[in-house]
Amino acid sequence: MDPLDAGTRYSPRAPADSDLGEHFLPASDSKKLEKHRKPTKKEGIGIGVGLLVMAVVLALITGLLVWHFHLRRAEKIKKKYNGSLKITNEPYLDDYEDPNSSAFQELADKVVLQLKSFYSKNPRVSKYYMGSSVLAFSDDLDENQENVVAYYRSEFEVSQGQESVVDGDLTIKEEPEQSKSRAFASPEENILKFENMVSGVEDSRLTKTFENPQKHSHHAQSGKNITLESPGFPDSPYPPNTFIEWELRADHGFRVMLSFLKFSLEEDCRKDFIKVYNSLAPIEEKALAEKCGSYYPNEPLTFVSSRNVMLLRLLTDQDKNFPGFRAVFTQIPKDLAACGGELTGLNGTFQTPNYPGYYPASIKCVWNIEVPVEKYVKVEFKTFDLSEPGVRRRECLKDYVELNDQKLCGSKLKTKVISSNSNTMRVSFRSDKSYVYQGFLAEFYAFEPSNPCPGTFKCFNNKCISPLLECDGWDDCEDNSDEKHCTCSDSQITCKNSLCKPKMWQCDGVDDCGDNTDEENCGQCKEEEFTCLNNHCVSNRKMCNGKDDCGDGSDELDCGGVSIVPCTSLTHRCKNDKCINKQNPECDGTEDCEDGSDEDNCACGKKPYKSSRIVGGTDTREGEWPWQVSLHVEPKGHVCGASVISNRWLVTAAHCVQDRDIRYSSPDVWDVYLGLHIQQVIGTGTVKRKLKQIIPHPKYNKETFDNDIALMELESAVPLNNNIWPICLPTASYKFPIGSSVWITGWGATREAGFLAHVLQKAEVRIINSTVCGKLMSDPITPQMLCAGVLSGGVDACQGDSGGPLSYLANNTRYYLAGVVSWGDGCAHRNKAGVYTRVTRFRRWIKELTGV
Ligand SMILES: *[C@@H]1O[C@H](CO)[C@@H](O)[C@H](O)[C@H]1NC(C)=O
Ligand SMILES: *[C@@H]1O[C@H](CO)[C@@H](O)[C@H](O)[C@H]1NC(C)=O
Ligand SMILES: *[C@@H]1O[C@H](CO)[C@@H](O)[C@H](O)[C@H]1NC(C)=O
Ligand SMILES: *[C@@H]1O[C@H](CO)[C@@H](O)[C@H](O)[C@H]1NC(C)=O
Ligand SMILES: *[C@@H]1O[C@H](CO)[C@@H](O)[C@H](O)[C@H]1NC(C)=O
Ligand SMILES: *[C@@H]1O[C@H](CO)[C@@H](O)[C@H](O)[C@H]1NC(C)=O
Ligand SMILES: [Ca+2]
Ligand SMILES: [Ca+2]
Ligand SMILES: [Ca+2]
Repeated sequence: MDPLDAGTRYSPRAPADSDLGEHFLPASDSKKLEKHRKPTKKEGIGIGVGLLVMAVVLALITGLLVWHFHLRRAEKIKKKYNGSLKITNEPYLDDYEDPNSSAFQELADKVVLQLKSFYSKNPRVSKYYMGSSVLAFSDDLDENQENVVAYYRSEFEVSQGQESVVDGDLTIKEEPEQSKSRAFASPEENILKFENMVSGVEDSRLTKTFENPQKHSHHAQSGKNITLESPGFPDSPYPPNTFIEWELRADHGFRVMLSFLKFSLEEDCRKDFIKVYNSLAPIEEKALAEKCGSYYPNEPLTFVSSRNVMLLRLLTDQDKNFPGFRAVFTQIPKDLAACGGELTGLNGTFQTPNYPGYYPASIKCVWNIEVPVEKYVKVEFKTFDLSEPGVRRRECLKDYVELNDQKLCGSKLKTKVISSNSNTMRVSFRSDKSYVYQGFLAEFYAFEPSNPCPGTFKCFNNKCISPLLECDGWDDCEDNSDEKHCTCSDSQITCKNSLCKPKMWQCDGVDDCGDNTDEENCGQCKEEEFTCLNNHCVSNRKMCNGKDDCGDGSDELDCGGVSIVPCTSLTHRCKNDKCINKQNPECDGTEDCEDGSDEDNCACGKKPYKSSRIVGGTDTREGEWPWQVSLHVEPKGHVCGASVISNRWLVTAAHCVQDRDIRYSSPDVWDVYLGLHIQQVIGTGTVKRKLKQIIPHPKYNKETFDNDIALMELESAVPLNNNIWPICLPTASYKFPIGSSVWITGWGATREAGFLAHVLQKAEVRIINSTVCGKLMSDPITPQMLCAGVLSGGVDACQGDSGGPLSYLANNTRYYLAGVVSWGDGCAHRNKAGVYTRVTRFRRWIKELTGV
């Protein structure tokens, strides 16, 4: 066990007033209090008069000063520009690494002198020039000639209104090759030759708050890791208003490799962030990444430099301080991150350099694939992430892969399989100077042109899939060719366009056929009518007219402004027992109730980590579903799932706690594992607890599984952390829209005999129309039940556990417990629905018994 594991000590969330155990307090609070300490009453009266007189005098003086400086002289604004340039007529010396060496000073003086003369040639900027300083030098091996790269900062004091002129003149993009040195070259021998000058204004986020960063310099050693940590890591959170730079250098001919092992910063990159540069100066053009939030442990973010330098910056604002990071860096030979080559044989894999770490900037790789003659080549991308925010996908102007004259970029590929019409294929990859990602992992196969998919189904795009997936309603080929020319089965809808879709997708508001066949005859209202939640139809004109025309009040919900209305089962009841007409107002960031109670207890339901990887598949990551619980009974082991709703209470299914061969209703038979990821592996984030009591719902019906819900109280409270965190409970009026997607998770023990997944599994499912579900299932669906069916293709493992959560992601921010896995096919088989206990029906019961 790692005693320095920060993940288990801090909860990266805003402090809340709930009873959620450990909280993370912003370190700035105490400071603020000190600053605003008020004098006591007596002191106050005594010095009050004196202060008044002083204030008048001060005001006069201040006024005079303001007049003097403000009106007599135009206001000047300090502006800083940073840049880099290459010096082509000086060899690189090792001493340049040390800013205190005389060699450094000498060259820096020369550069500053020359920059001064450069600016003096531009009359528009020269009058504002204050001076330059060289921050660092690095070497740059270029066609076997060793050059020096200088990183500098220039300061200007610009009159107000003139900033844009100066910005325009001082923002210099890299010079094109032809114009090399034109502006700087001089006949004099002694003068430095400059090339590739890049400069621009410094980020205002930084220059406003901070003057200069606190600096650390390190030089890498081969085969050795040097550790870098944010201040206080892991015992205390980083301090507020931190600005630190780590200069990382490697030997000549090596690259710097930086890996983050732990990473937990504030969620919002405008507040706290790290930035990695492929340079020693913080030049945006050489930025490799900007990161914030928390990343999964054991999935290090790894960056590789292009040359032998890298710069890491940490910036934090005044509040919400998080644990921070631990990173290691080392040096790797330059060619370790080389790529491309000749690929032969019948199959093989290839990937971007440094995969699954981030690829280096400014790299070009070419793979020439050659398979035996008379066979063709097929390339399949297993993962793909070359995304640049703000770049439109089709253009692929920055980083891209090119094959068959087709450019691919972004993070979502339409077709993952691309094939050739010959026995060779050329795949090239290039990255530009800034912002890098994980890249791709690809496989190539040789195939017989006459029989590309022996024994399997051949998609139009040459992908091969299991014959069982043909005509099952899911687009497994990714070009829909497995769903063409099908004869639909009894369990399917025959769409007018002749596609077949599972019947469970009928009348759920999602057009699955593509021509809306599955959404017709669903008792909808006419076009000019509004469909009430009780399925009545009222004229559109009667919506939001202040009168309940539907009979259930649904025509008066969500009418723009929030107002207090008579309480119905559809309205949200505030703590003060007044009801409002906004649907799902809880924890949406706006105080909608008069008493603000809709925004109380909102620490729940957030996943702690971000992923640096594009993931598919059904395995989860540690900490991905921190409310998932594994309930064990000796000697069987895992038998049911449950969900954490507070540091003391769990929700599970009533049928899990009925006496059978074992006295499941007795608290002592159970062992509760919280924060568990892999069965049989007790991780550092795992906590085992016994139970104090079990409360099955008094109206649980063994025959119909109606009211299949139970509460469990832990013997003692658990500390909440990144691996153990409560899911939000929906209020009674919360709407989970039919057709929306939800997640089921579990180890799948109870359903399929003999099958037990070791790693927690997940599957995306979709809420099914209950009327439709009732027709599909052999047993009745009561109002206390909710149906859902597998959404994504390719899922056929058993993911759900009885008692486990059905998690709904609201507005992309937090998860709500929509259901408890009850009966039907919780195993998430295609074409089969699972039935869940509808948690909204039990909100009041849960509150009464647990206080949550
Ligand atoms: C350079 O010198 C200053 C003071 O002379 C010292 O504080 C600093 O640590 C030195 N820097 C290095 C990299 O040696
Ligand atoms: C100068 O540094 C800031 C970061 O401090 C960066 O945002 C800005 O883009 C840099 N200038 C250039 C030309 O890259
Ligand atoms: C350095 O750290 C990386 C990342 O955790 C690790 O993979 C590597 O084995 C370490 N190398 C040494 C020599 O400790
Ligand atoms: C790749 O080729 C080898 C023989 O070269 C074969 O044994 C293996 O099954 C092939 N793998 C795939 C996934 O086709
Ligand atoms: C559910 O389906 C039935 C028809 O089977 C339809 O009348 C009803 O409107 C649907 N419910 C919703 C909310 O779409
Ligand atoms: C969803 O979240 C965004 C911010 O992430 C917020 O602006 C918006 O109002 C939210 N919408 C709802 C319906 O809660
Ligand atoms: Ca299919
Ligand atoms: Ca549908
Ligand atoms: Ca609200």
